[in-house]
Amino acid sequence: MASADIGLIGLAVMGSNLALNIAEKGYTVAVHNRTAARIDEFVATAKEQGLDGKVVPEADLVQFIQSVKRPRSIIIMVKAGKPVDEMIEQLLPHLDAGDAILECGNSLFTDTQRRFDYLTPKGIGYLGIGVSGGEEGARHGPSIMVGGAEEQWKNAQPILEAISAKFNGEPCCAYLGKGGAGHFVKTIHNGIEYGDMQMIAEVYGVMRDGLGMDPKTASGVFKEWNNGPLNSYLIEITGYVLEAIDPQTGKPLVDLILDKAGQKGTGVWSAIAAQQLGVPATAIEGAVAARSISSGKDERVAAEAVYGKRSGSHGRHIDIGDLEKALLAGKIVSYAQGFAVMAKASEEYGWNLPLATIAKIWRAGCIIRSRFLDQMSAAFARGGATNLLMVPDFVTIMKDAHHSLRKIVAAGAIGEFPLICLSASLAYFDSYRQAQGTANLTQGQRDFFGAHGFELIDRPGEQHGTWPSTLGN
Ligand code: NBP
Repeated sequence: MASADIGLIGLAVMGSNLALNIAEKGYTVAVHNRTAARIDEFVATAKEQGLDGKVVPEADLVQFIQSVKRPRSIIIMVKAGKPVDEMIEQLLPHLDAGDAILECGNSLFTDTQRRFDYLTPKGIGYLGIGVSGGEEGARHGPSIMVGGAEEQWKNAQPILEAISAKFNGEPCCAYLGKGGAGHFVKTIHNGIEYGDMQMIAEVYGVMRDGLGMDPKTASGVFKEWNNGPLNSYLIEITGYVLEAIDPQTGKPLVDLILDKAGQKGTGVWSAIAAQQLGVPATAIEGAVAARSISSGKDERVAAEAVYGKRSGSHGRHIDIGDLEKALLAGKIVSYAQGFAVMAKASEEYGWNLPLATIAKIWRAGCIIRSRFLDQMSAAFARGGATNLLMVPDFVTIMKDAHHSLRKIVAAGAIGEFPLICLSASLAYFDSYRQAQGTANLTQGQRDFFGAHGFELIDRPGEQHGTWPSTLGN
């Protein structure tokens, strides 16, 4: 007898928390996992939380499918990549027309598009859904970015909205477009997250190495900033990370953490997508590059031995107010780039991505949630511009804050603090707002060696220069 409102496969960290969230919202959820022991563990956890009455555990895949009410909505929360394809093939013979697979992992959007194109003609709705907020979000309310089959989205909508985070009572969950749209937006979200984290780390570097602040003092600054325009989850947790003490040594924990950052790939996908679409996303690229440089610890140690330590005395004159504004300006540029990438992808793939809605569903639940996204959503909703740097509210902020970004990047260059992301943001801003660039020379060079041609400002049509055929030695 089908009794479950929804099914969920994959009871690792994300899947089990999502299933508990669904059960808590009053829906009956059938659960399945490849390794049956995880199902028992999950049932025990559900029992502890008084939610086992809403759980239908099924170790047998066919019985699991049959336990879900039709038209079925079945969430897959397994490791991204091949396991998703394998799971789809196992489900397919047992699904009926109109049923839906909701794949909620961090999948590459082109994989999602391929799966959507494969399943749609078979009458199976395929939804590629980006879920952000980590373990805590999955349990208590993530931000949910939905793409794929619109009809089947409507079947699952009440459950997905119920489990999502809320901002002023509004669900942080929305249908964003066909095929891979949801996973594309999640990828860009993660790219922006990389940018935010890197810029915060750069500012921390200025505090530590330029201003000579200890972690506790730096923590206090971030906590104070969290009451202003930078108010956000990432600023808030930075305050906590910086004040944590290692119980074994009594030293600040941050000073003991090895400075090598990991990455799982979505930042790289984001940078690649931007490059492929021909949209500059230098802040995201800078953040990805910074993580890669961080991972080469041995090489960095060897290079410091060759070039010497950075000279210590610079940076003490840096104004903390400038540092705050520089971070805000860098962040605006990074978001402007991320949204510009989405605007271009929307055009290219025919998704009609709703930029204001995307900013809205990122206001709570996800890692980049912030006060600033509420302002951004309102600004996009008023319409007019797709690049945030041209949206009036943000023009006003940037006209003021770019001076601080400039001072900090200059101080970084002189003081030898690497500011990969902040300086990339400033260079993008200066390039973007410059009516007369330098590509005239690039075009001349391209015509010289490759006869690529150029346009002239005072006459129509493609032109070529008369170049010397041989160069003197
Ligand atoms: P993992 O990514 O660690 O995957 C583990 C799950 O995949 C287990 O249920 C495992 O079953 C199942 N699985 C594997 Br591995 N291969 C399988 C196969 N061939 N067939 C069926 N099941 C298979 O879990 P996670 O950390 O919960 O993440 C789930 C998804 O959510 C991923 O795509 C991840 O990138 C994404 N995500 C994670 C986070 C986070 O904070 N962790 C945040 C946002 C999104 P088993 O028990 O039998 O091995």
